[in-house]
Amino acid sequence: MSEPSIFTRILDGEIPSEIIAETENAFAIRDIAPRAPLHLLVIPKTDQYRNVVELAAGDPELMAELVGLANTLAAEHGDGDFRLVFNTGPNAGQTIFHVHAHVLGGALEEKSVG
Ligand code: DGP
Repeated sequence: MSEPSIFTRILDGEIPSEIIAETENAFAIRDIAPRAPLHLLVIPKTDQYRNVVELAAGDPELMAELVGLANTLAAEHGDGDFRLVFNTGPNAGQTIFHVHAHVLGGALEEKSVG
């Protein structure tokens, strides 16, 4: 058995972090180091998917649930517009290998990617 991820430990209440929303299979917290006026993390409760590629292949409905929760929260906490980022792999900045979506909103400095 591998160690529980930081996000599992937050969900279990072992690491303090306010859970700002919860659905049947997912939950959301504020990023500890926000890089946008609105910076939330939307996370599946299961830790069985390491990244978005595994999640999309293994459980597309759960992937859709994450997108829906991101959309709801962007409207509740911001103006409804948002950027959804899944860092995938260490060279892309992924540090926690329990898939999670960064929900970025507000006055973003870069208007587009690429
Ligand atoms: P990533 O680099 O894509 O794996 O994103 C991990 C994010 O998780 C990073 O932006 C910082 C955030 N983070 C790490 N530890 C904690 C924590 O204990 N609490 C909260 N709220 N966020 C955390």
